[in-house]
Amino acid sequence: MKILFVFANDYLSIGIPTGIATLSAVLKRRRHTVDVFDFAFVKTQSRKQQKQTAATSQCLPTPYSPEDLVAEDPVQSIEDAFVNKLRSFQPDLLAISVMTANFDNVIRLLEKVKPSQPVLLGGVHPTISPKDSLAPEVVDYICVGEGEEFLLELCERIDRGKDFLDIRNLGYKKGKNFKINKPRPFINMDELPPPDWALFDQRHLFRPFMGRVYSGSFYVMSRGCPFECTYCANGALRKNLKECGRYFRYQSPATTARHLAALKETFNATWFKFGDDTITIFPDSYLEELAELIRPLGIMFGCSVRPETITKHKVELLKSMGCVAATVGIESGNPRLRKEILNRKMSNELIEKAINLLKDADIRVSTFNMIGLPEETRENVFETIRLNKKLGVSAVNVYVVYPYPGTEINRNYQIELRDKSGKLIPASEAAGFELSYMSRSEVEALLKTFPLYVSLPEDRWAEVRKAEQPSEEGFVLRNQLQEDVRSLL
Ligand code: B12
Repeated sequence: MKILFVFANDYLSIGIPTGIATLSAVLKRRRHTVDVFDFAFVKTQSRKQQKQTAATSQCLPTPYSPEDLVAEDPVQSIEDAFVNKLRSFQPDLLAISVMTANFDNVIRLLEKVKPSQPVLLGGVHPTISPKDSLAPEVVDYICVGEGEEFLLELCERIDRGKDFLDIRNLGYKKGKNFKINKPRPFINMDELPPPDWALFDQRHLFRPFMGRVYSGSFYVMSRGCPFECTYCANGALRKNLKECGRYFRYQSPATTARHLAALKETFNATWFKFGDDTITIFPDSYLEELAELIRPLGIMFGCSVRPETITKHKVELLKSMGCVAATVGIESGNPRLRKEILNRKMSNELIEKAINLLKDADIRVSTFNMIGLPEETRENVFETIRLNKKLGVSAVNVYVVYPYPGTEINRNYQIELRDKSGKLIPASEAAGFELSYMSRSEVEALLKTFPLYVSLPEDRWAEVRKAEQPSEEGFVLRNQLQEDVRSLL
């Protein structure tokens, strides 16, 4: 049968989602016909109209940028592009992957276009918020949990004209109620084919690194995470999938090596971003075997690591198999907030030691940081800024904490994620939850200037302070300071 996946990510958000790519590979192996409607390359505004935002990235400029890749693309609305895709592909089923962040965009599109095909949602949001996902009239079915075996069974039953309402992982509407079927056990990841990158626009393979452009994308070899950070969706995923087996699961190094070799061969991919939550969580023996197997491929990769799982031996192994960049979760520079509010029990000294091990191996280090935490003050944000500064990291990623459904932060602070009109509050407005001791405008100002504080010497912080203002003057100042940061690179 013909399945149209929908991936509602942001315009020019580059990178192939492993979930859809894996599901597509599994469906094609059974001779189903698959296509994707992907928001990433639907140019809804000309370059001139695009909202100007002060750049805060600390990356070296590349010979060409994502904007250059789409320079010749026609400007069109998402609705028109979707209708055209429905007309040309004529799918039997719409299979839509949703995170909380893009759920409302998907629903809005479906409400406008009113497709005649059955609508099935899967991914993180339906798994952690099944009822919220089934509630809109335009949604017919959801998949709670892994999609591989579920989709194969669903498509086969539909093809044979059989009833499918009893299949595991399915959720559907039953009168005024919702029925969520029992989930199926987790799949054996070693039986998976390589992700189907051919399904996607090949501009998704644009991988800039240190001023050069490589070819590659995301790759994931594990699912789940054994830790319990209070802001992370993993806690809710683990709870809702507790009957499926051990939550943190992973494939063998041989499977990873086979897939990476195939992606290199077919797509000339030499730069991968491991999407695994923490690559250094694997035992030494696993990483040793992985290193043996992928070293001959001569690839480069970036990954995410958790400070307390980093050892000298693991760093050496990562380096030997091609690791050139690692992102470390600092989240907060204040140890009490980190421990009591985020449930990350590690000291600043440990973080420092871990980052130094990576830097000593010449691995480019960036960090994940959050602001707007419950009980956080402006001073606490500066502790995070100072810690990043002291560590001399190459780049910082900073987000305002968003109390995703099912997370401990959401439960502890009893947060309603939908406003009075029923609209899901977007992550860009997370400062509005006012969880911290700072005002919304202060959190928003710090979000915009955090990378500038980290990159510029303290004797220029008075200028950065001025650039915090939400006015046009603040915007111009931020851009000027950003230029100064670039000249320091
Ligand atoms: C790699 C990654 C990214 C990558 C790639 C995203 C992608 N879509 O692949 C990037 C960097 C782009 C990214 C961005 C963001 N991410 Co992210 N990301 C991840 C991460 C670490 C791994 C995802 C992955 O590849 N998993 C492996 C695949 C195989 O699993 P999967 O995608 O869940 O798919 C399976 C099932 O869900 C299901 N399924 C999925 N889609 C469908 C569709 C159908 C029809 C069916 C039947 C089944 C189905 O079947 C798949 C195979 O079994 C997860 C952590 C996690 N535990 O999931 C966070 C995670 C998904 N991200 C998260 C967040 C918050 C974000 C951002 C909002 C961060 C930010 N502040 O900008 C953005 C949003 C981007 C956007 N607008 O879409 C949260 C989502 C929370 C939530 N409630 O939605 C997670 C869970 C992290 C967390 N720990 O909380 N992310």
